[in-house]
Amino acid sequence: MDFSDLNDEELFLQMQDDLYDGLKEEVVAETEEALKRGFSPQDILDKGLVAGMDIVGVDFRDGILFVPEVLMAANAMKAAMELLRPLLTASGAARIGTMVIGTVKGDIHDIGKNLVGMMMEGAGLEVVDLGINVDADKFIQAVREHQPEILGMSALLTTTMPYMKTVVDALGEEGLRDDIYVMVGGAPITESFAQEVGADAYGRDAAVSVEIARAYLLTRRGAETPA
Ligand code: B1M
Repeated sequence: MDFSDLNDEELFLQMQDDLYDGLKEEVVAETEEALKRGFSPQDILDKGLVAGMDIVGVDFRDGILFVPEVLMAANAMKAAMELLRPLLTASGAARIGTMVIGTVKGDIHDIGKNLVGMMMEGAGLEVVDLGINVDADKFIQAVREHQPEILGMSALLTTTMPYMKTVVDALGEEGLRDDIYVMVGGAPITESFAQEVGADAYGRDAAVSVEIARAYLLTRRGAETPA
């Protein structure tokens, strides 16, 4: 595929179009081309992949696109994200903490959760990804096993977001709540919802979530350092 005729703006528009059409090979090739032109992974996500997926979301909502087409778009996006993964997860920094993350029970959306996981790794966190459709028992088991400082939950559906409270309550019942920082995120989640379910923080997007996690870990480390 030759993109030499396209200027940068046209390249990103083409990437959005091809993502919309679920053209995996094309989206991967355009991502490679954007990397070759020196764009950062964050630029490629913002201007191409996430921007394209936003359009898919609108047309899905309006009944113009259906599940099979959205699935193809999601697969194209995931393939491109695999190219970005080594760049997003590369971290020169020493490990600053551990995070367990998963998409809550009943929900199979994982693109945003994967992105958050990759960027957390890039920021120096060890990330234990429990995948999708994760129930409270599995979260609790992972917290016991990995003893993370942070637990992250993702939900993309208004029907699954209340499950975050089930998990927070289960942590409390198991005596694990006090020592863990619970972060929640996903398209329908808001700051006030995060407070309602008893989470410690709401991550609007992956970059903001990383900032919040780093700030928390630094404060926690400071608090743990003997005077
Ligand atoms: Co779904 N879907 N979907 N879908 N889907 C939405 C969420 C929807 C808003 C579309 C729409 O109507 N406009 C709608 C939900 C409506 C609602 O609940 N009010 C919807 C629906 C209805 C459904 C089904 C019910 C459709 C059906 O079967 N009839 C079904 C449900 C399946 C299930 O989960 N049980 C379904 C299925 C699917 C696909 C399988 C086809 C596919 C998912 C593929 C996959 O993930 N592997 C899919 C997709 C792709 C979407 C949209 C189009 C895109 C989601 C996405 O990947 N965005 C979505 C529309 C939308 O969200 N506008 C939609 C890109 C991603 C980078 O963004 O996930 O928001 P996002 O993540 C961001 C932030 O939210 C945040 O950071 C990320 C990066 O910046 N973040 C976190 C996310 N998680 C975080 C966790 C954190 C912190 C931050 O923890 C610390």
